[in-house]
Amino acid sequence: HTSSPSISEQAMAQLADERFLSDSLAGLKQSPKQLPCKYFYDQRGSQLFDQICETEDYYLTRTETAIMQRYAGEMGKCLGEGVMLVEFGSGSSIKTRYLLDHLIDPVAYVPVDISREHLRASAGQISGDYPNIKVHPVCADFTKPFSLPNPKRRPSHDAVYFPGSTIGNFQPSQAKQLLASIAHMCGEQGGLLIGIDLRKDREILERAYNDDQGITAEFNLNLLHRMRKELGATLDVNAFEHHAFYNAEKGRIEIYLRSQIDQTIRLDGQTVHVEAGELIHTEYSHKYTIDGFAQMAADVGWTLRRWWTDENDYFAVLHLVV
Ligand code: AVI
Repeated sequence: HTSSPSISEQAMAQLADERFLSDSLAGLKQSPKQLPCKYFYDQRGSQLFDQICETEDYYLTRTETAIMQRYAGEMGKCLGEGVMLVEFGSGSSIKTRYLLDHLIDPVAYVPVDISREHLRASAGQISGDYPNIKVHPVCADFTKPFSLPNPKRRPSHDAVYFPGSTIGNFQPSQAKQLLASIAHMCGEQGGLLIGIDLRKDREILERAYNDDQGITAEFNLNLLHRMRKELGATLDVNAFEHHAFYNAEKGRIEIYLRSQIDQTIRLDGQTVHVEAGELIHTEYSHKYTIDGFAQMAADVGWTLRRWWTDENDYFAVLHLVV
């Protein structure tokens, strides 16, 4: 049985702040400028993301949810008996419920998320609603090594559930690395159930990242609000606008913050100049084909066993094994 290291929550929060600061400074000094999308998800950002998921324009969530609702029984059987299910980027764990309803004698459910408050709240709700499943939340950045809990009852194997097409927010080389580390983490009998957004018409894709209520714009701009509030940055947030388009050649949505004026950002005693019209890159959202994704996963040891899609082939959930 492992216990967590005795580092206070306050010290953890301070470390997280320092990383946010150093990553932001480093990103703004690059050319072109960039800010990492993982910092979207403070409490406000997580709430905005949940709102995006409910918009008509953002088809991803309801499409994936419908796939889960329809096929969770088959997925539960594929994952097998006595599994420890580890969810990457669990957020509000809404889709997970369909899966939890169909797991066969699971040993534990381990939601992993970077947003501490959000994780605590949703893990609490899950354990209330599923008294027979042991819930062990882990607050971690899943792109960095972290240790899994050691439940008293030994799982027959570990499986990672990675829904939401979050893998799409990584560059293919990083995505591959992440898939490799998941394979390593799960070990021999390991399984992976992963949601990916499929390539489709530009119009549908671009609408999903430019919703007409402007929530995606607010979500993107929240990164700058966070820099002001948490890092004491000086900048004119209102002069920035959301900019998102589909790069068909690369098969990805590209998201930027565009400054409409010349301005100087002050951060930690340093200054960064932003020209009028200049873009700060904040996120990529890669769209895959099932074959393309299976190939990338196969390169790092995964075999595609089964997949499920919706009737429009907008989204897919893939089951892979080591
Ligand atoms: C979390 N991730 C899968 C979302 C996406 O679609 O790439 C993040 C997002 N960015 C803008 N809207 C949603």
